[in-house]
Amino acid sequence: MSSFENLLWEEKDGVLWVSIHRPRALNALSSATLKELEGAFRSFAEREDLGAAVVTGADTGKKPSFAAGADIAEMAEMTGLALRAYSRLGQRALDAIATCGKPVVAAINGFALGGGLELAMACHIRLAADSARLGQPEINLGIIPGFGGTQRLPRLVGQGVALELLLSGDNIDGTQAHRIGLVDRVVAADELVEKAHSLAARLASKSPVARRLILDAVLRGEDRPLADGLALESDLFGVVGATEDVREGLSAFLEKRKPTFKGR
Ligand code: CO8
Repeated sequence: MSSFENLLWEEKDGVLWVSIHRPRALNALSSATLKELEGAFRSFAEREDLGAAVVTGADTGKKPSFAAGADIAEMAEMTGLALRAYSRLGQRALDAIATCGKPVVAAINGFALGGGLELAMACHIRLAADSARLGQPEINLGIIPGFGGTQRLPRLVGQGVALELLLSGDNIDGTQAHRIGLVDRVVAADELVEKAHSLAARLASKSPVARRLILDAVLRGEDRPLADGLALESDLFGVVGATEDVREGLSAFLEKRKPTFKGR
């Protein structure tokens, strides 16, 4: 996979690393980058040998940046309907990450602003460097978030905290982001790659079927009433119960050996 202009694709230990690579614009998400992201995660979803992914920002040669937002220069050339299409493209690309059926870890190494924070929020687990800068500064540009920020941020941190970030446009650091539940772990900047990789590699080694169904239950259950979510969980339990892996997992425990899961 080397056909991307705006992404780096690296595979190691069953983990895919996707790095946003637009050094001149602090890894801002141009529409070409979003199309590549969508394609990358559709390919990742089909690769049985890759069990988890990490999304991060490539070295910019300047300040560290996960992604400094949507591409402001590109947006400035657009009119109403083109901006709507840009917003839909971003949502589609981020949805390809959220629904890829395998865990995706965001390794937030620097600026995660606007569309960059929205990208991080579409990932399933977020690790941030303590020095990272996170925020939704759209209001300072006279616009609103368009890649899911008005929807995912309140779901993650609650309405009041989300509204303060959205309406002030203020940035916070990784430690503050951890305190409000916007990131799941905060680490020293020089440990981020190692911590993100070891977490992703551990998740990649687990049962592919159970992994997919847990993601499915949590993501599809999130917006349902509890009773519907519980019914969904039981239905998915029925699905996992019909697989070869359930026999392997239970037998391996009883035989005191490590299970070998086949993903079927
Ligand atoms: N888009 C395009 N270029 C950018 C962006 C961006 N988001 N961010 C930085 N750059 C460019 C700068 O223009 C600059 O280019 P050049 O060297 O050619 O002048 C280069 O990257 C370096 O940036 P700075 O010189 O500004 O670097 P600083 O270290 O001084 O500042 C900041 C770093 C604080 C990150 C600053 O660059 C900044 O504020 N960037 C913009 C952050 C922002 O507002 N992001 C939100 C964008 S809007 C958005 O994401 C909406 C998403 C939904 C859109 C829906 C579609 C309609």
